[in-house]
Amino acid sequence: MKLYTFWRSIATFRVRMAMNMKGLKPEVEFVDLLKGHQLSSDYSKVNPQKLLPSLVLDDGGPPLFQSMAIMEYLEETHPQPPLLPKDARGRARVRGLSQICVSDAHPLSVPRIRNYLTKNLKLSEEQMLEWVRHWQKEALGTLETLLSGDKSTGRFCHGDQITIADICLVGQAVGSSFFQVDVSAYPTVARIVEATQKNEAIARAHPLKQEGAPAAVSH
Ligand SMILES: N[C@@H](CCC(=O)N[C@@H](CS)C(=O)NCC(=O)O)C(=O)O
Repeated sequence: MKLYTFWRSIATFRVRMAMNMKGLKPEVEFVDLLKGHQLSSDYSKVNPQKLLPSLVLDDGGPPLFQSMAIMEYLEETHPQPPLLPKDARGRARVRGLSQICVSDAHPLSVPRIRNYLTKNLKLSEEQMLEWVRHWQKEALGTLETLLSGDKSTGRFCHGDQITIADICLVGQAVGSSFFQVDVSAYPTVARIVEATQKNEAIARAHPLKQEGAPAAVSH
């Protein structure tokens, strides 16, 4: 398998965590998002949406796209350790928590949106950051309410096993921290993120541990 990746990509971080959990070691190819290499004609042939991640399978067919779809594919083809609960209600909860991060919060902070706000709509850097932080805090607040108010929450988002919801929550928290959003203001979220990051496979996938990453990120 070949994963198109970049240290800063939170969506790719999610896939990296899932692959590490399942003991999969893909070949990697770097696409520098900060230099706009996702927009190159070469990469748009791999992923017409011009986004990371993309995962090329060993069967040589068209690459997989969208981190949730890729994680679900990995879960179906490499079921151990399971990253989804066995029961339908549990799976719906895990997917719901995941989608708050993946579908609602994260898309509002990605380079193409930030660039559109500053370049096309002429927002200042500060206004753009205010936008990103607002939506990250909205998501974190909702996640805090859902996690703290449900007895299905355990050591992790759903019981005591790491699921795709924890992967998405860690991505959400790390992404928010890149914009100086204080995740400790959401105590259940912060507790679960800390517990999940104690897992070696999760910790190894951290953006700042990837090739080309800086020591810290200001936004
Ligand atoms: N919903 C997509 C999001 C993909 C996405 O937005 N990826 C970002 C990096 S995390 C990207 O490639 N952005 C490039 C850009 O916005 O130009 C997924 O979960 O895979």
